[in-house]
Amino acid sequence: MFRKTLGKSGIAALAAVSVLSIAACSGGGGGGGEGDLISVGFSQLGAESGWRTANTESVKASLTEENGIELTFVDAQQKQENQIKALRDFIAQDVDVIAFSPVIETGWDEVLQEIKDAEIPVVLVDRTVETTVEDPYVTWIGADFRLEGEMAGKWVKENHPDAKIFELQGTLGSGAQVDREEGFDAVVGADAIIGKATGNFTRAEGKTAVEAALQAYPDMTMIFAHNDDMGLGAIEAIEAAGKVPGKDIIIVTVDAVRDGLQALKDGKFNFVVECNPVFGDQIVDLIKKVHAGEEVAKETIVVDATFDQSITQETIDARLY
Ligand code: GYE
Repeated sequence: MFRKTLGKSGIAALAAVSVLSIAACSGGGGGGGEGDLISVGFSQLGAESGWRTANTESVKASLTEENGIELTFVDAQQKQENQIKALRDFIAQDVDVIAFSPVIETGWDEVLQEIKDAEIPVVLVDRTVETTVEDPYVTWIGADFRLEGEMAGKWVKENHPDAKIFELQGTLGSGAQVDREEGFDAVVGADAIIGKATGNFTRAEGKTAVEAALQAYPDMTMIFAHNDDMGLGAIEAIEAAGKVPGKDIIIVTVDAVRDGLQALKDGKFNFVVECNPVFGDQIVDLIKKVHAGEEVAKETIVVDATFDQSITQETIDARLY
């Protein structure tokens, strides 16, 4: 059974490796005529959040003909069956490389085997898979979600050790949900968490989940939202209930998109862990190497920072996403 297996020290080492490889590989595309284009099928999982929109923009800005790529981009609208269909279409098209960001971790065995049988290399982007297929992808690039959860948990433990936390989960079964939750819960301890529900990484569903949670858990003092969008939905629900976000209910989120950081600066969020979606150039670099049969690292970790309310307006305005 193939599983995500990185230990913490492995992650730290790989992060260092990936930083080096970014610096070393920025030359990119250009060379060659039309005939040299690498055809790439990219299955994006959806457009559910500010993070996803920024990630899609970065992918489209980087996977261009000038950079040597002929891109077929398909948005699955957060539905696994749409992604599986897109992947099968890419096999039928006989693309050179398949890149995809799996909406959840499981359920890919059959289609990954079909891709393997067709001998098309896979570059896994952002989220992870769990599959029985051996060597299901050549390389994966994304963030260390578990570490993000741990960083959020650490801040909570240091600053609000008695918090009664409602955890607003991302899409259930997605790598981002599973690992952020594992990391966070391990640091704050199960007793600190009074309830959990999913908001599917969207603002609307985050708002609905928090409306229900305010009723169900009247003693809640904190929300840990697995992304900014759900945290922004939480702000709406909290204000509608006559409470003050950031004061009556502390809010901790992940992503650090501009709207999230603005909420932090405005005092409505209290702590934000970054998850950087802008890594299209690194994806191009990996695709080229994979296509050329060059050796690549099995994993490339996109490194994240954290922000608290001391953030300046200049930092927010300079933000790319
Ligand atoms: O945090 C969230 C998005 O997989 C890292 O998906 C990504 C997550 C991101 O919907 O906003």
